[in-house]
Parts: sequence; structure tokens; C-alpha cells
Amino acid sequence: MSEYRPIPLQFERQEQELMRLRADELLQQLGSRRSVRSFSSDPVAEELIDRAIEIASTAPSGAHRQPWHFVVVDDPQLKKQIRDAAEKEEQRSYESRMPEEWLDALRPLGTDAVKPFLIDAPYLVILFAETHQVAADGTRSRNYYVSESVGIAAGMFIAALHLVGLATLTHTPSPMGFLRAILQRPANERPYLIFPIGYPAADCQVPDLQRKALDQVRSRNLEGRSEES
Ligand code: IYR
Repeated sequence: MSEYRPIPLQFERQEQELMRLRADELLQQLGSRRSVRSFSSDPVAEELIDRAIEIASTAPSGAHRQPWHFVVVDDPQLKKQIRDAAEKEEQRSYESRMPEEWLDALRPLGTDAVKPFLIDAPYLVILFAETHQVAADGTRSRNYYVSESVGIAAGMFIAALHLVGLATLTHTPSPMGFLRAILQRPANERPYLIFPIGYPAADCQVPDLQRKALDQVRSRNLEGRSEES
């Protein structure tokens, strides 16, 4: 495999004050993001979805393999097939596969096996993780840190959609094998997440949840160290 040619990094230091302002502004903007489960069917410009995919695809990845693939679905028939298959799995999960502890944890969110957003949202983006690569001549090569890489790309996708002004949800029907079958994806692609994307319904409500404060998610040096390690 050939090596990448080193080139000078394009990086400009910013004024401290501007950096602080930007950080505060970003926290405020991204802090207002909520998972949306109730969508308007108002149309969305597909180029916005494409830009968000390009932004997600700037994510760092193991050995720069970029082991992700985004399928944009707006065909009503495909959306219906996906909804039907997802609800079938979800019904089994909610009825018998999820242990009581899991159901208890979900209860405050009020979710159930009915998933109208899979039809109402104008777009579904299905993110697949590429477990390995297959070259044109059929040779297979490994990918590295696949779930980390795809998880980072998913996070950047969510942030991009929100900053662009669109709503989404990380939907994870389980198991998700039906997505590969319905969308006829190759065997090296594993379904990772479904993102319904659109504008929130006019009457959309979200749970009044609070996020952990900085002190709860960050410690400095050995602060709060554990005896167990
Ligand atoms: N996948 C199911 C259940 C579900 C699980 C978790 I963990 C959530 O945070 C939310 C839902 C569903 O989509 O309903």
C-alpha cells in the first residue's frame, strides 16, 4: 500500500475571546438538540441531507478506512417495508425479549413498539458499518476500530443535522438484519443505526429530561479516583 504524501497542516489559531464565544454558542446550539419521535411530513431539501453525510464522512477512522455507508431512503414503499419489519421486531422485543430491568429503564421515555416516524419523516437515513472491504478484484481487507469510527461519524451526522436545522432520532430496532435484506446491501455491511430526518411535527412533545452537569461527567487528574483499579 502506498504512503500518503505529507502536506502542511491548514490550521489557524483564533483569538481567545472568539474561541470562548464560539464554545458558548456551540454549547447553546447543540444543547437545544432533542431526539424527535414525532415528525412533520413537510419536504426537506435532499442536498441538506447530502451535506450532513459529507460532514459525517469527515470523521476520523481506523487506518482511514472510513468504514461507513449511508443509504438515503425516501421511497414510500421502502419506508413502509422498513416500518413493518421494525415494528415486528420491536413488538417481540417489548413483549418478550427485553428484560424487566430494561423496560423499567425505558418507561420514563414512554417509547413503545409503534414507530409511525418511520413513515412520517420525509427521509430515513440508514447508516451501515463496513466490517471489511472488498476490492474490485474480490480481495478482502480488514477494517479497524469499526464501531468507534462509525459511532464518531454518527455523532458528527447528528450534530450537523441539528446545526443545519433538521430533527432526527437515533433509532435502533433490534435485531436490525432486515435492513440489509430490504435495502439489498452487500454482505460486508452491518446495519448500525436508522435516522428518521425531517422537521418536528407542529405538536411534537419531548420528555422534560435534564442533562448531567459538567461536574458529573468530568473529573480533573485523580479527582474522584476509585479504590477498585
Ligand atoms: N429500540 C427500541 C427500544 C429503545 C431502547 C433504548 I436503550 C432507548 O433509549 C429507546 C428505545 C425502540 O426504539 O423503541
